[in-house]
Amino acid sequence: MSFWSCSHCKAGRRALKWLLGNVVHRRALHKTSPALGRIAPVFSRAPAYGDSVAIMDHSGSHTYSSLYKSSKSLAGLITKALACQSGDLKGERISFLCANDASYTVAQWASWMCGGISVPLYRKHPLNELEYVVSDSQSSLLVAGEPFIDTLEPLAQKLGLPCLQIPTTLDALQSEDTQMLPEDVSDWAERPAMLIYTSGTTGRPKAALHTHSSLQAMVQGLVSEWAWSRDDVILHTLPLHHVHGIVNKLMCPLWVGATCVMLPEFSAQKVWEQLISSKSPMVNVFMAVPTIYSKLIEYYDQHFTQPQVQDFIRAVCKERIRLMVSGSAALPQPVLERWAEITGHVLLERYGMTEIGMALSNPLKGPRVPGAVGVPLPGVEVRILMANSSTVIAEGNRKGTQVKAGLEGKEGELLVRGSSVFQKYWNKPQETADAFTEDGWFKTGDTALYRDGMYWIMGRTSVDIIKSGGYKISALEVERHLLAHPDITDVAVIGAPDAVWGQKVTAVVELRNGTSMSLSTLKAWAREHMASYTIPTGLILVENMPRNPMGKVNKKELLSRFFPPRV
Ligand code: MLC
Ligand code: AMP
Repeated sequence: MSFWSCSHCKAGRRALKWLLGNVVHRRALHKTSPALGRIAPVFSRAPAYGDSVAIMDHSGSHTYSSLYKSSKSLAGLITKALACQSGDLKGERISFLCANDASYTVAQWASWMCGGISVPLYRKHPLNELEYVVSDSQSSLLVAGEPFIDTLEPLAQKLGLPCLQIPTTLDALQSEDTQMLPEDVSDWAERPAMLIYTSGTTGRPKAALHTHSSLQAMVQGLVSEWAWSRDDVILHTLPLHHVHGIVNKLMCPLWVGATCVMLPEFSAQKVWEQLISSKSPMVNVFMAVPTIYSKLIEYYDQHFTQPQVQDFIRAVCKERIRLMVSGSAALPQPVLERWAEITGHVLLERYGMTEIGMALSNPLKGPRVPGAVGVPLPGVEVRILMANSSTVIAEGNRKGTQVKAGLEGKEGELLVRGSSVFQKYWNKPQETADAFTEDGWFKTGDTALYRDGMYWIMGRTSVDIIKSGGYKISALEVERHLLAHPDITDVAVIGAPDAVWGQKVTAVVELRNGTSMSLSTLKAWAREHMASYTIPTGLILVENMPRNPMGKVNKKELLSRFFPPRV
């Protein structure tokens, strides 16, 4: 039966909805795209920046030209390992696990240079999660940074995939034969570029597919809005499997020829050292999640108690740093205020998401309103839609926002459209269709309102999405893992409010008769099975899981029972 002949049935209607959604979405793309110019991956700009320092890491400085050459060599090795004569992998997936250093960029650029899709893995994921990502993305080859070869090689063997190692000294790569690249590519725009795994309210994590064109839209929007320049030096401390770390903090500086100073991981002490160091290059841009600012404040309060030291820090931050950004979770006002006292900087808060890149931002110049996330970035259109209705409360773009009469300040779901929106969830047509409205708007699942000329994020529409330390965590995914514990008979995971972490992953647990459990034994068990940042940090034991007559757990009730709002 053809698609058209079955369009009266449920599956047909869904397919039609998806098709229409995509057609409208694509039309909207063309209508709303900013002038992106020619679409080309970030590596294509590197030769022009030559001997400027692109990345500084634990091993020293890496120029643009050396990163370019090493990446090109690795691209050659990848195509050889896959016996790809043309040098163009045409969208095959390359999964890679690298430290937060220059090897990450080499792996990313190499996978693009040979026409592949980059799939960044994360070192804090246990083996079963790594295997899930490699298998779900149907990766053809694995690339391991030197510290991770012992992790990836056995996995590659198990899955029957080739595995390449990036040598510790990146220059060693440059002696390899370099492969012809698909340089005549004129269609980068439509080419798939990157899969980023993200949690949802159903099923296992799904991969958002970004094209070179959606990545370029994200980068160019931020470069223009936040006035990135070749003279900038950013300090990088975030994980590299999410857009905040990948796009905002790594691709933006490399796009303009700036320098990225990379720490292997977040350490409050090391960040403070870098922010106030007088060694060249001196950091002038910093971006982080709110939890990191809280941890930096905590460190400051413990270690920098002398007034002269405090004056010095404030003077250095004021004088040298031009931009400090917070995002990935709501920035608590006390954090914003304390940070302003310490450094003299009012943090620029912006809003984004894996599927859409960055959408809303407070201004670089002009007043930054605490609690608000500003207005749409270039090329982004937003809408606030009333729940369970087709009423559009507000709709806007860079130029302005129209609000329906009488509805200013009313909450609704935030929808986003524009050239930075992802193409689809990998191999998940139904989830993709469900994520868009029929007229092509991406449904963020965030509740927002428009008031006083700006947008405000009021929280998630689903209690099953938890944000802790800037990570999005699916409560259902945590429950799935915990139910595998031999002593747990029932569990409900909730996000308890937490001043430092945003939310605290809290497990409400019913145990098998005669067994007991402490938080530390649960954590120790979970470490083998779960990514560290998803492991519960709160445990509440109950005799019987409270369920309604339909057998469902009401998580909102659980939250207010165990964590009543302070009055
Ligand atoms: C964790 N811990 C808690 C806790 N949460 N303890 C009490 N209460 C809580 N709520 C404990 C852990 O169990 C652990 O204990 C210890 O704190 C350290 O936890 P960790 O996870 O190892 O933390 P750390 O390594 O210090 O990292 C913190 C962090 C990290 C903030 C640096 O979470 C981080 O890098 N976050 C950024 C995530 C990110 O990049 N998001 C962007 C997504 S993109 P123990 O006992 O085990 O030591 C996106 C779009 C956008 O969102 O808009 O940008
Ligand atoms: P992720 O799916 O991991 O990319 O996380 C995206 C989610 O982070 C968004 O849907 C929001 O819920 C949240 N988020 C990002 N920035 C902000 C912000 N400034 N304020 C509140 N929530 C934010």
